Amino acid sequence: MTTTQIYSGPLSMFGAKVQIAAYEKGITFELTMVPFTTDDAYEPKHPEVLRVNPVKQQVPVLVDEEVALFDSTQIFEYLEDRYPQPALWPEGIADRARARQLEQKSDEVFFPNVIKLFGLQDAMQSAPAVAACAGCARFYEEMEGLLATREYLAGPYSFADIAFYMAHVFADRKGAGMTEATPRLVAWRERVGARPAVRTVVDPMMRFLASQGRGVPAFLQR
Ligand SMILES: N[C@@H](CCC(=O)N[C@@H](CS)C(=O)NCC(=O)O)C(=O)O
Repeated sequence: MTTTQIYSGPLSMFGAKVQIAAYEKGITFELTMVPFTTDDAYEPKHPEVLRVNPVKQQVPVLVDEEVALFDSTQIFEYLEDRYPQPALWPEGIADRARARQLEQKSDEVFFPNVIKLFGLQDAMQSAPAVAACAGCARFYEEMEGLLATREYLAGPYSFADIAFYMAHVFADRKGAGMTEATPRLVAWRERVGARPAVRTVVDPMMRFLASQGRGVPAFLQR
């Protein structure tokens, strides 16, 4: 039996999702950090990344014996099937569907605002940057509403929390962090951020940022 391989990057939000989930599940795995340049490119591409994800050439990639996958959300599904305990989707078809939708919204509705901000760091007062920050703020308010009746976004701690925690770390770095306007979400951030699996992944990522002279979110400066 070979050890599960995970390919990620030192500043990969999507790779961090997979690493956190693997630690939560208690999986033994080998982690390879693919080369990352100061220009924010993942070059040169790792041969396993090219083999498994030849068109998109992106991390994360997971190889587990005969299974080779890319895309963090697809990898979540595999991890839950392959290692059902501890469960990271809630029980019940409807709750699971809602949790999956939240996980997908984090990547596909919230995070695109952050990607826009990556290219607008010198123009944070521009209309597109203000709109992207407003998009993040609206999403924070929506999550605040969910937390009125539960501790985690989809009920029990789930992949949805992992995805949104990582997405919001990058939003904060790019100037669209949460504020006291969403106190339940701030408390959620503390709960999620205190989990050993999350610390194991986020702490070295923050150390990497600091070593490069890049900004570390204030709430993670410890
Ligand atoms: N939808 C993908 C996105 C993966 C992604 O954007 N990966 C980035 C790093 S965070 C990457 O490998 N970028 C390098 C490139 O596109 O060349 C997922 O969820 O895994």
